Amino acid sequence: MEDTIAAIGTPLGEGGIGVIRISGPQAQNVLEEVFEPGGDGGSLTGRRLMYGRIIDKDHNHIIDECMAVFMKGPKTYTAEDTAEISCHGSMVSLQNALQLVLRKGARLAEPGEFTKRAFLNGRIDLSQAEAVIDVVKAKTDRSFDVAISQLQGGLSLKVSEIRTMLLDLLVDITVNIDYPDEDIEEITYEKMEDNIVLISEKISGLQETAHTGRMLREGLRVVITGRPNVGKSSLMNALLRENRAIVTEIPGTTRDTIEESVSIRNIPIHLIDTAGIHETEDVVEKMGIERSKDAFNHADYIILVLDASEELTEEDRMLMSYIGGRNSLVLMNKQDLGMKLDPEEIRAALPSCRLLPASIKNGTGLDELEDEIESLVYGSNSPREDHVMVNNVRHIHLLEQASEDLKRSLQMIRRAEPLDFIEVDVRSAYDALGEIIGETVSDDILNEVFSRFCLGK
Ligand SMILES: Nc1nc2c(ncn2[C@@H]2O[C@H](COP(=O)(O)OP(=O)(O)OP(=O)(O)O)[C@@H](O)[C@H]2O)c(=O)[nH]1
Ligand SMILES: [Mg+2]
Repeated sequence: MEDTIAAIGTPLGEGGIGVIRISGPQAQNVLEEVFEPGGDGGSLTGRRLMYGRIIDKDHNHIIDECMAVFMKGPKTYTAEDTAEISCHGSMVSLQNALQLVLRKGARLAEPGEFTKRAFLNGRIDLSQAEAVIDVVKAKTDRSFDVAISQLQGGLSLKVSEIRTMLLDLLVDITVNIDYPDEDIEEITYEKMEDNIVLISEKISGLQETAHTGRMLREGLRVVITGRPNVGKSSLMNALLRENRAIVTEIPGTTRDTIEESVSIRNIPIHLIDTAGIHETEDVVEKMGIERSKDAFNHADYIILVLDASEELTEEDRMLMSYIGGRNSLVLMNKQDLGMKLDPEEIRAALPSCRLLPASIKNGTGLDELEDEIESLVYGSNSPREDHVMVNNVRHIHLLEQASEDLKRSLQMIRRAEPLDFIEVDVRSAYDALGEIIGETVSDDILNEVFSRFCLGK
C-alpha cells in the first residue's frame, strides 16, 4: 500500500462527467502535477472542490476542464489520501487524463483495489467490502436494500455478536484447562451445552436467510418451455410487459432462445423464452431446439406452458418427464378456449408441481404465477422486512462450517469428553465466523474476493 493507485471510477462511455480517482501517499503530489486551478486560484487542501484544468505541463497541452478535490486521509473511502478529478464524461478526456496521472507517479489500480485498501486499512470489514460490489450490481430495490444493510455492517454486527458469545465460552474452557486447580468457577458440561445450543440457534437464524438472500442477489433463471404454439412467447411478453418476442399463430415462430432481465415483485429474474420443443427436420429449428434443451438444463425454475384447449400430446408428456422433480410450474394456458386437459394426468406425472390455469390472452393467471415465484424465493415466510440476510456463497459456506463444528462439540460435551477436545471445535467455529468479517482470512481468499470487483471501485 506504499503505491499510489489511480483508475477511472465511472463507466466507460459517454456521460455528463467522468471521474478519476487517485489514492495513496502521493495523491496530493500527483494531483498538483496535473491540475491547474482556474479563476482566482486557491489551494487544493480543505476538501473543497475546485474548478480548473488538467494540463500536461511537459507539453503545455490542455487535456480538459475539470473539477478536482483533494481529501486528506483517514476520513476517505480508502482511509488514505485521496484525490478525485471530475472531467467531461468523454473517453478521450478520461483516458488522456488517466495516462497523465499514471505518468506523474500513480499506478493503475487493480479491480477492487480501492475497496481492498478500505478493508486493509480497517475502515470496513470484509463482509462490508463484499457488500460494495453487491450495491453496485443490485438489480432490484430489494436486493439493493439487503446490500446496503450489509455495507452498513448489519451482517457484521450479527456475526460479531455470535463471536463474542463463542469467545466468552472459549475463555471459560481455556481457563479451566490451564488452571484446573485454581479457585475459579468450574465450567460444567451443562453450561457449555446450553451455551452452544443458544449459539447454534443464532447461526441457524442466519442460515435460514441464505436461500432468499442468494436469490435476491444472484437472481433466478426462469425458463419458459413447452411445445410449439402454446403461448410461451406470449407469456414472456406479458411478464416483461412489452412486446419483446414475436407472437404468431404459426407453430415454430420462436427459433432461437430470447433472454431478458426483469424485476418481478422486486426479485431479479432472468427470463428465457425458448423455441417450442418437437420433432422436426428443419435445420434452423433443430438448432433452436437444442438451445431450448440447454436452457432447460440450466434453469433455476421451469415454467411448462400447455395448451388447455387441447388434450395432452406426446410432446407434452415427454417434457413433463424431462422436468421430473425440478423446481417447476405448469401453466395451463388458453383457458378462454375451454379446458380439455386432464389435471389428474399432469399431477400424476409431476406430483410436486403447482398447476395454474391461465389465459394470457385475457390476462388471467399471471398474478398467481408471480405469487408462485415470490413464494419460491421467500419460502413460507412473507417477504421479510429484515434486511440482514446472508447472500454470499462464501458466507454461507463458513456458517455451515461453524455450525458443523458446534454440532461436533455438542456431541463431545454430551459424552463428557475432555475439555481440550471440545475447545478445538469451538475455536474452529470462532475462526470460521471470523473469516466472514475478515478477521482470520488468507491472502488467497482476499485476492479471490476482490478480483470480482469492477475497475475503479
Ligand atoms: N386464445 C388464446 N390464444 C392465445 C393465448 N396465449 C397465446 N395465444 C395465441 O397462441 C398463438 C401462439 O402464441 P405464441 O406465444 O407465439 O406461442 P409460442 O409457444 O411462443 O410458440 P412457438 O414460438 O411457435 O413455440 C398466438 O396466436 C397467440 O396469440 C391465450 O391465452 N388464449
Ligand atoms: Mg414463441
